[in-house]
Amino acid sequence: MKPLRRSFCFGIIVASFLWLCVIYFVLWDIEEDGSTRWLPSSRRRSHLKPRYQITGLPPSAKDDLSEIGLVRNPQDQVKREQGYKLYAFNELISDRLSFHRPIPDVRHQLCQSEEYPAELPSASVVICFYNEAWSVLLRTVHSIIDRTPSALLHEIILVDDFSDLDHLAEQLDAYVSEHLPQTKLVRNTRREGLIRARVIGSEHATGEVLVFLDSHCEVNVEWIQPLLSHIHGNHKRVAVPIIDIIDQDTFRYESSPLVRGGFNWGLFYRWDQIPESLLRKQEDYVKPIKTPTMAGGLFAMNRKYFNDLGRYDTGMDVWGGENLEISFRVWQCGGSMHILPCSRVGHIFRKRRPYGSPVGVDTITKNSLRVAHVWMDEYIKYFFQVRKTADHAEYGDVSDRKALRNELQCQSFKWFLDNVYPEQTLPSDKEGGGLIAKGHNLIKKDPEVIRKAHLKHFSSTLCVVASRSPYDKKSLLELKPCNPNNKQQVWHETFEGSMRLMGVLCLDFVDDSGGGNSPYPMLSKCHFSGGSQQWSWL
Ligand code: LR7
Ligand code: MN
Repeated sequence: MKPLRRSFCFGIIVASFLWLCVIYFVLWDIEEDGSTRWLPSSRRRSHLKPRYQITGLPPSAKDDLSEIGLVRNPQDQVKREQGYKLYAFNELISDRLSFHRPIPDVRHQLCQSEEYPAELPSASVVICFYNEAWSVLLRTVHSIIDRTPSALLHEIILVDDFSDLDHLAEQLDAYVSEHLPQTKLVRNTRREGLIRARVIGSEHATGEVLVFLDSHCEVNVEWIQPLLSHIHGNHKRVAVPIIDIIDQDTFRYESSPLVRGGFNWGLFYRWDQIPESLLRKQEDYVKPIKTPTMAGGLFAMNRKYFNDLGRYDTGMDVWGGENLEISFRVWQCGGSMHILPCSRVGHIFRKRRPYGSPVGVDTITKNSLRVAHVWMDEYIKYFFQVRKTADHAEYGDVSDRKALRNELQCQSFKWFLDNVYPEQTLPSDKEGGGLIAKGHNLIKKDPEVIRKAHLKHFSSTLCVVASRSPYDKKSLLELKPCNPNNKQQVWHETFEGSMRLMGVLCLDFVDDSGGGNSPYPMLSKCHFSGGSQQWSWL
C-alpha cells in the first residue's frame, strides 16, 4: 500500500503543477515592463483571431521574433522605454527588423487562385504622419514598394503633419531623395490633424485612385489588386482591405478574422460580425463584403470621386469621426463600401494614442457632433441619449457640409439604416436597458464570447465581483479576494465589447453627473448597443 500511496501523491503533485502551468499560460499576461498581470491582454485580441483556417503561415512564424526583443544593455533599455513613451509600441524591436522583412501570407487559400485584370488604374498612396518612428514609417513605405506591381503604383505621397522629431527633418528628406524615387514628401506648416492632412495629400496626388494608409502599416502580398479591381469600371465603389494586426509589443504580423464595420450610438466605430447569410460557402470568404462603415485609415477610392463627393469635412480636427462621416456620405449619396478579403494590410494597433491635440483634448466629440448634425437627421437624438454631455459642446459651422448633402441629393439616415445597416438596433428610451427592435431585425441574443476571465486589480490579489448577487440588475461592484474556482467572479467578454458577469448582466458605466455624483460602474441588463456598456482594453 505504501509505495502505491506515494506514487498517488506524486501523481497529484505532478497534476497540480501541470494545472498551474496551464493557468499561468492561459490567464496571466506578461506586460511591457516584464511584470505579469492576470487579464489576457489586448495583444491576444481574440476578437481579432481568425474564425477560419489560415493558409500560408509557416509553423515557425509564431516564434521567430522571440529573440529579437531582448534588452542587452542600458541603451536598449532606453530605446525601449523611449519608444513606448513616444509611439506606444516597441521601437527597439522595430529597429532590429528589416525594412523588407517577410510577413506571413494570411489570405484565405482561395485568394491564391484569384485572377485580376491585366489593366488596372494606378494608385497614389497617401500616408499622413505625425511624429512617427523612423523604422516603422520606412517599413510602411518599403513594404508598399516591395509588394506593389510598379505599373499600379503611380506614387507615394508622405504628408508630414508638422512633426517635431529630429529624424523626420533633413534625415527624412535625404532618405526620400536617395532611396525612394516614387515618393513625394509634403510638409504641413502647421499641425492640421489627420483629416485635413489627408485632403492636402490628395491635392498633391495625380494617380487615378487614391489609397490612404496609416504610417505604421505593412502591406501584404497582392494587397492592391483586389482593391483596384473592385473600383475599376465602377468609380463609386470604395474598397477596404482586411486590417491585420502588427503586435505593438512583438511586431508579429497576425491575421485578423473577417469582420466588418459598424458603429454605436455614441458614434464610435465598432467591429461587427458579418451576418451569416453572407458567409455560407467558402467562396463567400473571398468575395467583396458590403460594410456599413470602415475603420477609417486604410482604403482605396477613385480620386475624382473622392473630390466630387466632398473629400472630407475639413472643419474636423486632429482625430476621429471622419471614418463614420465618409462612410455615411458614401452610402447616403449613391456610392458603396466593401471589404475585399483578399487584400490584407497589417496595422500596429496601440493601447493608447501617443499624441495630444493642439486645439483641445476632445476632438472626437466635436467631430462626432459635426457628423451627427449633417448626416443623422432625427436619429441625432440617439447620439445625445448616449453622449449626454455632448449637446453643450462647440462644433463650429456645418452649413457648407449641409449644402453639400443637398447638392449631392443624398438619402436620409433612415434610408441608410434600413438598406445598409438593418442589423443596427436602437438604444432604449426606458431606463435600465431593453431594446426597441427595428422592424424585421433580430437582436442577437447570444453574442459571441471572446474570452472568460477574472477582472483582477493591478496591484493586489482582489477581483471585481457583484456586491449583491450577479443576478441583481442594480448591483454595485466591489473588490474581493480572487478565487479562480469561483464562477461568480468570471466575466465573459463579448465581441461587441461588453463584459458580462457569468455571461448574464453587463458591466455598465453610470454617468449620473447631472445628479451631482461622479460616474460609477454597476451591473445592468445588457442593451447590446455599446455606449455605456462597451469596454476596451487600455
Ligand atoms: O494630428 C495627426 N496628424 C496625423 O497625420 C494625428 C495623426 N496623424 C496620422 C498618424 O501618424 C497616422 O498615420 O494619421 C494616421 C492615423 O492616426 P492613428 O494611427 O493615431 O489613428 P488610429 O489608427 O488610432 O485610428 C483610426 O481612426 C482614425 C480616426 O480619425 C483614423 O481614421 C485612422 O486612420 C484609423 N486607423 C485605422 O483605421 C487602422 C485600423 C485601426 C482600427 C480600428
Ligand atoms: Mn493607426
